Amino acid sequence: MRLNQENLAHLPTTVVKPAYDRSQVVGSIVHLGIGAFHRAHQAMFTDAVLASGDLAWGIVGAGVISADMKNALAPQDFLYTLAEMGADSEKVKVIGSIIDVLGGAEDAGKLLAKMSDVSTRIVSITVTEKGYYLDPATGKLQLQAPAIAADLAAPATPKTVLGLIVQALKVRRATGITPFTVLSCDNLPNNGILAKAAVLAFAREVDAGLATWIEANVTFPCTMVDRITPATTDADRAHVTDVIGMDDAWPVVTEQFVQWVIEDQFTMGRPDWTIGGAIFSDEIECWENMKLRCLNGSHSTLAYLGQLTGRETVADAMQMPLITDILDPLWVEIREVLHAPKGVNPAEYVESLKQRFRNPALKHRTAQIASDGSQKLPQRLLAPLRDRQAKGLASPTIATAIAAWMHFVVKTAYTPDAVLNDPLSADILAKARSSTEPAVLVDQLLSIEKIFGTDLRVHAGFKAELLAGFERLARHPDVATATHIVF
Ligand code: CS2
Repeated sequence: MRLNQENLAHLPTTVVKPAYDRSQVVGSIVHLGIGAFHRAHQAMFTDAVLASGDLAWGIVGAGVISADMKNALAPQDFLYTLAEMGADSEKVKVIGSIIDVLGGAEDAGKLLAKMSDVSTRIVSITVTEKGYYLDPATGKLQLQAPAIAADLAAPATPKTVLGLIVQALKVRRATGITPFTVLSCDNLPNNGILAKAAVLAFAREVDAGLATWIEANVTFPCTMVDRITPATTDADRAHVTDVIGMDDAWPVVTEQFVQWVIEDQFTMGRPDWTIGGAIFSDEIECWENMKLRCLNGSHSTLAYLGQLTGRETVADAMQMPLITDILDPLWVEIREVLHAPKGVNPAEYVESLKQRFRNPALKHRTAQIASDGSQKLPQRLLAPLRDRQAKGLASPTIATAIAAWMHFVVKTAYTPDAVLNDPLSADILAKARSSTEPAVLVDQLLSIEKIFGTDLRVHAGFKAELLAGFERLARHPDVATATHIVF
């Protein structure tokens, strides 16, 4: 039996399911990047709004790169299972807020038509850091990136998120339709401001007048999004089938914790996501920095150290004293330059992170988090580092975390058949192979401007900390670095 609208009646009573009339739900939110994270987060908050009786806010999802999600969810009327795993309890829901999914290049025309239509009031995005095509160090749009260049050459048939948004806004402007809100839900600091910068930079290349109109009329609220959601595995699929008594081609397994803080600036209204527990706030920057630095900064550190010590999951990595002995002082360094949101105690926040990372029910692979380091290091670790440097503070542990990334990329460079998942992999691997001498190697990697800018490589104090961290890790008996490096 397959999960679908008709079979909802056969679900066990322990499984929460949509009780609202899905045929009456209006598709007013278009979501670009319909992966596990969106389905564990925004789609669930929206499901709570629909369950409260406000049916004006359904989601039309789109896989920007592929049609995989459409193919998985269409046969099940776009329903899917959300399994929320605690250390010793599990809550299972079927989510009904996604009412259609468009997929990849084959539906690009349909997607553009939907985004241009007056029924669309919000376009939300989770396309990860690299989906914005911004230079990680400077925030400048990468006009030379092949996908961006292709969209600029044919702006009426866009394939990228930026191209789609700009073209849809162009049509709306031409036909007198109020522009939608662009709602970034990616892990970037000031994600709304960055999304706006990327959209405007792209629009300027297409039509300067359009760019000015977007600047004046479109809102890009910033948001802080948080829910640890590993990629779905076959074991997750089998587990969900057991629990719900029917097949679900693409369930989502996530943690029980969830947080969403949003700036309240919408052009055509918005759902009352507070019904699902979201918070509207004008302190987003503090929320985002706390989350990006304390959670994501330590997550990346755990991931690289886990990869170097053969720990496959975050929960396993949290069992290693070597790793927790680095995380504790890392959090101290981060917190010393943190502006926490009003009413939030950062020490308690960090304690709760430890519990979340230790959750044994979540098989969050360190390899997954270790991907795209070039896009993640700047906001997660280099930002608190620079804040400390501005105050004249040393940062030996942040430096060790960056050294862990360096060892990880060097090790990948020397492991036969290993692939470095990173948009800057060619650059990084070339530097990683450029020397076998620690000081030269560290210098070479630090010279990648797109990640480290130009300030860090001339900071003598930081370079000494980085080299010390690099050597310390290589000498530790539990850490397996590339054997080619000569100490
Ligand atoms: C992780 C995040 O993969 C990663 O880089 O650090 O996806 C993390 O799980 C989420 O931001 C948690 O909200």
